[in-house]
Amino acid sequence: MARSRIWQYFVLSVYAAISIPGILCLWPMPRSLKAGTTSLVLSTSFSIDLQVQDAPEDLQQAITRTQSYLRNDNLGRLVVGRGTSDLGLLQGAKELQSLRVTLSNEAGKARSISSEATAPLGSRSEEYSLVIPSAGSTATLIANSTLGLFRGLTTFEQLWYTAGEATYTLEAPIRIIDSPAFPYRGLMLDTARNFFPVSDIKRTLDAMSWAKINQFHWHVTDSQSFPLEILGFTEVAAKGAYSNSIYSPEDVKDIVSYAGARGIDVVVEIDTPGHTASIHESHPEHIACYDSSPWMTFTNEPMAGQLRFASAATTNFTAGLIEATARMFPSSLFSTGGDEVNLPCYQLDVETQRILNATGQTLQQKLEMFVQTLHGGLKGLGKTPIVWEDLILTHNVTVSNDTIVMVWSSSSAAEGIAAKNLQIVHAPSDYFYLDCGAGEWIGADPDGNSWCDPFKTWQRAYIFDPYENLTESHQHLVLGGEQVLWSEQSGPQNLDSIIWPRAAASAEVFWTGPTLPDGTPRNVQSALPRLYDLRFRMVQRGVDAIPLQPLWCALRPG
Ligand code: CP6
Repeated sequence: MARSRIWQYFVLSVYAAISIPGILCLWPMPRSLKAGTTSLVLSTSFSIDLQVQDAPEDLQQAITRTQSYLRNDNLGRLVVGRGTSDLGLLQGAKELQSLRVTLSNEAGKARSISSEATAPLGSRSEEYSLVIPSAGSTATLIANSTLGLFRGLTTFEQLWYTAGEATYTLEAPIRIIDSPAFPYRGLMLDTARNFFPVSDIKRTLDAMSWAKINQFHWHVTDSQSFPLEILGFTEVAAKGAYSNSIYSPEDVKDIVSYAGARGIDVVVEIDTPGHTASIHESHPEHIACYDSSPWMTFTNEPMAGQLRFASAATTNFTAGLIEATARMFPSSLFSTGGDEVNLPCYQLDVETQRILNATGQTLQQKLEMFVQTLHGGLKGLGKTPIVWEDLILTHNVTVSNDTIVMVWSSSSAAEGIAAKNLQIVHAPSDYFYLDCGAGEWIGADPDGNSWCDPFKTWQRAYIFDPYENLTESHQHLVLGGEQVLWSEQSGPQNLDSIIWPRAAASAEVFWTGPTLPDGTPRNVQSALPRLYDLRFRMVQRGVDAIPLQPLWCALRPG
């Protein structure tokens, strides 16, 4: 008894300590932050002074958006207690007149945010420094890239609250030097089980950028539908998509440029050789296992439907499809899928058996040749292939050593990938699956258990350790991670609420690294008010992110 009282007291006092006015609600937390206690008001004539020669259009537009968020977020500070306001604290406060935005290494024409965001992972710079004086009238944002400047603008927007007519901060002077711990901070969306109009994807991209998420993993096709129109292969979507639910090449351009302007690289996935029943609609000659039993007993998914990868004609067709798709996207990354391939079903495929007999090769060798052909095509286009873990861990396929592997079955599977010295993107179902816990999931077994119960809270995602299960010598293989939405039970109706603000949890994990910038472990108590603030900003900006607690708690006294 006594012990639990002491524990309660401890928890309460920690809670009180974090709720005093004076915490900056930044998300993700910058890597280095110094803040003061001086009130500062944004002048009504506040301007952003872009001192970049021939500034690219997407940077100019980002600045316009920042101005708009500063004017329209209209976010009251919640840590001041119910019914009170900070107006009293703002009397006599100095005014900030401008934010000077400059490149530290200006040499020639600055590159667009978009071109920097889609450059190869290792060659990007997202670093910036932001200084807001308590007395001077000018703040400065400096970076050596326009992508860095964009990240800095995103941070700047999060510093300000509204009381009456005033836009203000209480924490000047502020000094931030910031850069991400990991280059890959993603979100995956499946647009094949259910379709999402371009406007939903754009709104999602906006919200991603506010949390500095920089990779949109677009799982565009699957067994249920093939909603991507690909030049030279238009029949595949024409027959394989849900009616009128197709992303045209213009839609793709629109999405790619919208993402790029927000510092986001679009990584498309054409899942192969499994999860391809939708290709059967246009190309029955390339699909095996279509009429065989589904490989998972409890799913209501379509028949397995897998590419007949042992066939040279099917391999050529798939390589062509993938190359044509890859040309639609500027990213240096491309995922060829590779999850959940059911090999035993090919025993029932007469054509596959004929080919194996004729060539004297095993199914395993054929799978390897198939993957290597697809990846060879991607390399010819200067792209790095991504695959799901199954190809490596279940089927033992040999891939080139620059291949990136997405770990999904469990966080513990990362170890096996690291043992093969391959690079890792964490997408573990036990932390990052946003669709889990839906109860009567399509994949529920006859007892009603969903495979990935329970629901993965933001707290669950937030405690993920990027280096869990990895020896120190393997840590360099971690590129980052992503939260994942399989859309069996998602559509435009619940997109915002099933993703936000939960998917911002991993954004901080992979921006800050294994610990918070001050070296302390991440903890959900101190994260809560910061994440809640981001959620309020999302709502103000038109994204229906869900509450993290009763408003009453957020209005706790300071
Ligand atoms: N679809 C595809 C899915 C899943 C995967 N790939 C999946 C598997 C298990 C769970 C959730 C989703 N629906 N194409 C696995 C990568 Cl629990």
